[in-house]
Amino acid sequence: MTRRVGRAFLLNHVSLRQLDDAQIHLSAPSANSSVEPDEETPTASAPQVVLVRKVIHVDMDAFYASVEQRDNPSLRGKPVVVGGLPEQRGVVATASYEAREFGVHSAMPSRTAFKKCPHAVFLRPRFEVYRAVSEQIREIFDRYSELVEPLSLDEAYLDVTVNKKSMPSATLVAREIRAAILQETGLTASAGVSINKFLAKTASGINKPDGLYLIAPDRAESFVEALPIEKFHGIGAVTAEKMRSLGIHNGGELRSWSESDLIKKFGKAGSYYYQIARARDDRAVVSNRVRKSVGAEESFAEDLNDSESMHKALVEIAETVARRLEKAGAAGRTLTLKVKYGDYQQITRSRTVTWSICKIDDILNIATDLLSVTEVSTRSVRLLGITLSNLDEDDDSSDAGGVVQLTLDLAGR
Ligand code: DCP
Ligand code: MG
Repeated sequence: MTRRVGRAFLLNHVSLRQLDDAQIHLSAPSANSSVEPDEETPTASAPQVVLVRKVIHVDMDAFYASVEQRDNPSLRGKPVVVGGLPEQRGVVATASYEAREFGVHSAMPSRTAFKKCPHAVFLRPRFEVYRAVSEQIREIFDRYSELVEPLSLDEAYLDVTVNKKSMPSATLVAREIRAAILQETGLTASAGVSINKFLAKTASGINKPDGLYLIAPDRAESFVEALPIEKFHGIGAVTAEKMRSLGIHNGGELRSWSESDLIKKFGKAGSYYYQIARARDDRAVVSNRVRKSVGAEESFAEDLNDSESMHKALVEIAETVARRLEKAGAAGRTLTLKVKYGDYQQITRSRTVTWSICKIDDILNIATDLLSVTEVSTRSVRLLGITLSNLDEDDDSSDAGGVVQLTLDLAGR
């Protein structure tokens, strides 16, 4: 009998029942460890247990723009920019790879994008369609692992150490997933395969678009050593610039810094940089099915006394909630309004509906309705909040019981 221990991976043929958690080494093997990607380590007389996770990061290519090109063949091969329209002072949500060649990218003002690429087709996003595709790809991920951690509509981490198909090769799982996504949605995804989240995420960007990249355990450290600092996931443009000014241009140079010096220069993030410079990342892939609610609230510098300012605040909060729901690919059936009066007394009012709420208008309508049954017409308000619960994505995972794979084949050869 074996039992599941997180999604860690046993290299040696050892019954897990014999082990304390304390005996389980969770970090990635170092470059000089004897772990090889394809090696099935023979059972030693005194079993040494090394656990290696197999993590895949999947990320759709130019997601919104690709969906638009899929649904309108005349847009294929052309620069497409999805987001706010240039004449409406909007920003770019994403651009097709054809538009990226002109320097257009996410978060850029659409007007700037228009200047860079005037012949691009500018489109408003169609969130319902993207959400539907997102559900499709998550359903595909769920076929392979119980441990799927979506990061946004178009990307997710999967821990496939123990996977539902009992496939020993994580690379093969990634290949199958990419093929299923293409076949079932008509869209391409890129995937990264490695031993932890940081490496898998970094890997998925390497052969983008429509690419697959493996960082095998024995190559992890040398890969990071040569990696330019701006390519590190988790190191943004500003930090990268600061690092370069300190003479840190790649992983090797980052590695030469002590943890305490990194903390001195970069605060708490310094510890993370210290770890990733060594190709280490012990964060587990956490299924977001445990998420119970999505909400937002706002405390006001000065108490609100009139219905107009309360409505304005409610609109802002509803927008934030709608955006967070969008990001999480979630919708909820129960809306709860929180009101804190000027004297700090706090109340909540909830309504549950039979359909799923995710749109700003619905959130605002119900929240406004609930606000009208409070005492805000006679009392001042210092905080308002809106929460959606009873989420669509609430836990429905089933645990089929654990079987621990006993061969390690990240490369799938
Ligand atoms: N998005 C957005 N605003 C941003 C970034 C992204 O609205 N600032 C949306 C549009 C993207 C989607 O999220 O299509 C996914 O984001 P990604 O960062 O994965 O970007 P893409 O999928 O568009 O391109 P890539 O091929 O680089 O992954
Ligand atoms: Mg993407």
